[in-house]
Amino acid sequence: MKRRIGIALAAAAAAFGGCRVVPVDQTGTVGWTRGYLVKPAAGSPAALYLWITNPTAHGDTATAVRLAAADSAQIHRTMAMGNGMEHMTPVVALPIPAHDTARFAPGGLHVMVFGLDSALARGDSAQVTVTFARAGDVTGWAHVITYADVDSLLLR
Ligand SMILES: [Cu+2]
Repeated sequence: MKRRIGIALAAAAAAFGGCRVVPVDQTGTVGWTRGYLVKPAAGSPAALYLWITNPTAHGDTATAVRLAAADSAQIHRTMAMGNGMEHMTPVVALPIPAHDTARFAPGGLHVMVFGLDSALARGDSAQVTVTFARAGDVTGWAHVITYADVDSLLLR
């Protein structure tokens, strides 16, 4: 796969008269392919679920998340305690290996969002910035959904 991209780029460069060949690891950047922000009940933290992808040839690490419309946010992991109870722990550094995807989902990785602007409504987009050790700050968007949407959108 990697090799095929390299060949395709070389061919494209030749076709355009000796354009610079882009290294394979710059054909994609770290980011997320889907993002859902679940609007909370009044007074509760919100939950944000991202599918963070790393199409580059280098491992990276997500170290922080922030939202334009919230006071603070923190990556958490939910862990089953074995007695039917669940426990959340903060994740200060989340490794995203090369060519891999971290799929946040209910019952697992999520971003806990504190002080979310209550004016955000279902269907809105919320601006999200994830800080990576290697790629730096990456800013994108998450769709605002409600608990009623979780089954159809997140638990498929
Ligand atoms: Cu949490």
